[in-house]
Parts: sequence; structure tokens; C-alpha cells
Amino acid sequence: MVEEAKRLAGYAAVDNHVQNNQVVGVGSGSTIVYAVDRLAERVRQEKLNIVCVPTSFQARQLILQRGLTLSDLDRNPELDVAIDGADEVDAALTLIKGGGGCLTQEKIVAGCAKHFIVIADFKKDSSALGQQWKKGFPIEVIPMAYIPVSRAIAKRFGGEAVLRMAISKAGPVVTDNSNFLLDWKFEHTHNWNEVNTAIKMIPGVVETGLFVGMTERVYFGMEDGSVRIRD
Ligand code: DER
Repeated sequence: MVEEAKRLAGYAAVDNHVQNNQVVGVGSGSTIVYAVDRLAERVRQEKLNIVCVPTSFQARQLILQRGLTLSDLDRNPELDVAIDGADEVDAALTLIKGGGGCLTQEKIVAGCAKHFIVIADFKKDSSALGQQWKKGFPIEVIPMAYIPVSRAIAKRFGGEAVLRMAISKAGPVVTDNSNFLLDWKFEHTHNWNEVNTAIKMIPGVVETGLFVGMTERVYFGMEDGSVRIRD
């Protein structure tokens, strides 16, 4: 059911927002796989001229595996559309992203796109951040700074920012940018724009998994086989 919901969202976003002669940002995670499948299918069927800019090593592999044309921000610094998943979406379309650890390149690519479109299954739709997603929100940090950054966040905003440890590797998760990740388990809702700005100012912080005011539209695949659109 959830996988079908992801597929519905991915297909709807690609069918509604991708046209010929476009530069498309490709997000990371599991939902985006369906969108890339649909993109590859349309490129073949409609002979579309599309180039794809990845947001992670995973997305780069996906683009190459599906036979799509790989590009980058050097060659295409302005994208027509970026499509990506999310860990949670609130009523204001503020996102928590980074569950897959790719938030930094995802935010860069999303910021380079005329249209940033999010795809998600129904479980990601929340009235407030933290309602569904209980793993905290990710913050990418320079490795030598993870302790002072964690302490600064706890002191300023409460909660606990925990170093994300790897599962199939000893030690912490290392991002595609050779950094560490903190997952901040916040205790209550905040003014996310203020929090995002304040955390970004802490020395050693590379990027946050808070996407504030960036999302143009969200496609939610629903349990009943429908797609809910939120602008
Ligand atoms: O890590 C990320 O930012 C992913 O895009 C994540 O937010 C969505 O991953 P999913 O599609 O596997 O749920």
C-alpha cells in the first residue's frame, strides 16, 4: 500500500511537471525511484530531451542505471524542476528532509530549480513537524565540530542532537560530502524559519534538513489509490 502510494505520487509529479528540453533535479530516497522510473519511461516513449542533475551518489546511480542523461550544476546551474521526497510535510509545506542523509545536495539542487516539487506517501502528511516523524531533523556538520554543535543546539533550543551512527559500517554515518549527521530530537514545535536560520549560523553546521518556504507543491499518494495535491 505504501509503495503503491509512493509510485502514484512519483508518476503524478513527473507527468504534471516534466516536459521536453528540460533540466530535472533528481532527489534521493525510495519514493524518487518511482519518479525516475516514470521519467525514463516517458523519455523512451516520447523521445524527450531531458538531462538530470543528481542530489546524491544514490541519485547519480539511479540516473545512470535508468539510462537517463547525467548532468551537474557546472553545466546546468539553472534547473526547470527538481523532484524529491520528504520525511515529513507540515501544513505550511515546511519539510523535514535528510532521513536518507542527502539533505545538503538536495537543498542545493532544490534551490537551483524554478519549481521544487515534493512526492510522498500519505504517512508523510502532518499538521505539525514531529507528529509523524520521530527521528528528529537532520543537520549536516563538519566532523570535528559535531560535539560543540550538538551542545549549542541543546542549550539554545532544548532536546538532544544525536550523532547518526552507521548500521553496516563501524562508527558514524559519513555523508556524500564527507561530513557527519546530527539528528535533533526536538521537544516541541518552533518557528521553523527562525530555528533554521539560527542553526545555520552555528559554526560547523553545513546544512539543515529543514526546507522552509521552498516547496511549490506536494503530491501525496493516498491509501485509496488517489493523489492529494497540496500547494
Ligand atoms: O533523505 C531524504 O531527504 C529523502 O528525500 C527522504 O526525505 C525521503 O525518503 P523516502 O522517499 O525514502 O521516504
